[in-house]
Amino acid sequence: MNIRAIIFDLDGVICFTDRYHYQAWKQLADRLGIYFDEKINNRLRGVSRMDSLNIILEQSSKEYSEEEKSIFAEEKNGIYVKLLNQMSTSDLSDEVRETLEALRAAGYRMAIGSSSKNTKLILSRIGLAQFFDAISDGTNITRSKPDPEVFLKAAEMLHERPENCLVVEDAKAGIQAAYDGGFYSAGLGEAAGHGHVTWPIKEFSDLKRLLIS
Ligand code: B16
Ligand code: MG
Repeated sequence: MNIRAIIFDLDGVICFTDRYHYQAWKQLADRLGIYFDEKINNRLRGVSRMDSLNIILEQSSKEYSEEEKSIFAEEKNGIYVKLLNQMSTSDLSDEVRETLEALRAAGYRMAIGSSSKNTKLILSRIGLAQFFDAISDGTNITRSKPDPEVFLKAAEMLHERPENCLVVEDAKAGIQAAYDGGFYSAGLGEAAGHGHVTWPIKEFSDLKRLLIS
């Protein structure tokens, strides 16, 4: 095994924007009179904005046109971006910052592999705008996780092969994407329970134990 680079998922791994996604989707669902709870929200991890909306609309008896759906997705994103704009460097935990710094000092190259089109905004809010060697996100992919595209693009940007990269994920869809792309993976939370995860981990800082000898 020769891991030279690490590709991090963003939401649920580097920072906890999942609660802002929940608040924004909940506001939209309430306005439309559609049932939505934390359990449904869990199914949205790593899933693109439009695919997330389609999951939420499964609870509705109404059929919506593609035009209506893009208006709803825009509305949710407007609420979400307002919440993101309240984030600051204090939303980056000491654990994540120290672990990233230790991995960098150990010589690993690092990238982001996120489905979010708001990746750059989030990274700049939490003070990591300049930290990563590459950013592959919702703005450069055509297929969302569990498709491996976002990680394959990140590896390409780093000039590394998948078998030399570790993907760190919190979503089962992300572990599936890593597996299908030929990457090693470390899974946090529900991702730790995926049948194809290489290393289930409990905390982000476990990466030091795994990768630094
Ligand atoms: P946006 P990740 C994902 O981020 C989120 O987990 C998912 O809930 C969200 O729908 C998706 O990004 C798209 O986000 O609406 O900002 O483009 O986990 O892949 O970093
Ligand atoms: Mg995630």
